[in-house]
Amino acid sequence: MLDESNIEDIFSNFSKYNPNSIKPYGSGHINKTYLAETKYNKYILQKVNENVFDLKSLLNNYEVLDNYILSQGLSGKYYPPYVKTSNKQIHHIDSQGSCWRLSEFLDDSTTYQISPSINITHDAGIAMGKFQKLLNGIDPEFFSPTIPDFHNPQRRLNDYLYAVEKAKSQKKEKAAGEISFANSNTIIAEEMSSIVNANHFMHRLTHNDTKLENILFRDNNYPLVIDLDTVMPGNILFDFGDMVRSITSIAKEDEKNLSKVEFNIDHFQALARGYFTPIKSNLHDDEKNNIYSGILSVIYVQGIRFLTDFLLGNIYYKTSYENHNLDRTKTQFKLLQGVISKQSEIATILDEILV
Ligand code: GN1
Ligand code: MG
Repeated sequence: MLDESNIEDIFSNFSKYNPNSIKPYGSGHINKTYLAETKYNKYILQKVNENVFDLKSLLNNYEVLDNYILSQGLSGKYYPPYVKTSNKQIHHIDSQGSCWRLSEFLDDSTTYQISPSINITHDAGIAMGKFQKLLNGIDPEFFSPTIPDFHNPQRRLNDYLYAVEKAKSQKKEKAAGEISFANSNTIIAEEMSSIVNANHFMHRLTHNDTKLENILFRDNNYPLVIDLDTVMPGNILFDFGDMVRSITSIAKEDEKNLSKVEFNIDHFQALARGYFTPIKSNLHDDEKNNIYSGILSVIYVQGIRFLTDFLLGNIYYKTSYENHNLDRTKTQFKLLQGVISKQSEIATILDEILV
């Protein structure tokens, strides 16, 4: 169901053709996404969730990145091109202050919730690794955080502890097992916070939302990266960690049958090879030495973010049923245990790839 009565007016800011249809599309958890079709073309229309992102930073970051891409003649090589407004802006702000953008829909493109093969996993790694290589050449000074402390593990832990304090007892009873697991593993977030504080990580621009679904695979062409809302200064360990989180479990993020959620070491190897090959010559020792802690932290933090949202009544992530965020929490914690059980194999693979 569309809940935007003026959506055709919105569309007209980007295109002179009337849309034949505009329908909800995709499975992102934060923004609203629509597929719009005119007589000639298909487009992705997105409404940015202004409760989540700092709009001023977001508008700035998109323009700076896109101007860089255009100035280098790289339009369409890393992400689908944006269709600009008549004022030549990527975003249109409507009369309610809401923020919209339009990009070309590529007919031969597919996204995956689960990696269908080792080859796709490897290609996903390469796509994100190449995107990171691009970002390595851009000065992060011109970008600002669209979500402050987005990947800060201590902040996420504090949010979770607050949610446990505030939650209704009925919610806490339902999540008793997950709360107990989260409470006995706070060390993961605490250690990662100390690592971040104690090291001099390279000051980089990173994607910050590198899940598999944010890669667009195409039939006979190289894959593209999408969802650039969190391209901002960050830490590469969280980007790689989020790829591991979303790819190596070979199960949906909300899979109810937990026996399907297993850390898969072959996919891990393919992913690590794909991701690090384009960028390994540019990695700092502080980055190379903390990859494993980064993986644990991203998966643990994603688990407690879902749990926090369950405890507070599903106010952040889109959900389809009451326990949706609790089911998502369970997959994260199951995957985390799988990763921990393969620590030494992970280390061997990373050593081989990073020499
Ligand atoms: C959200 O927007 P989407 O669906 O790509 C979230 C990520 C989480 C992810 C979990 C801004 O990403 O941080 O890792 O869900 N984005 C934001 O699937 O919170
Ligand atoms: Mg996103």
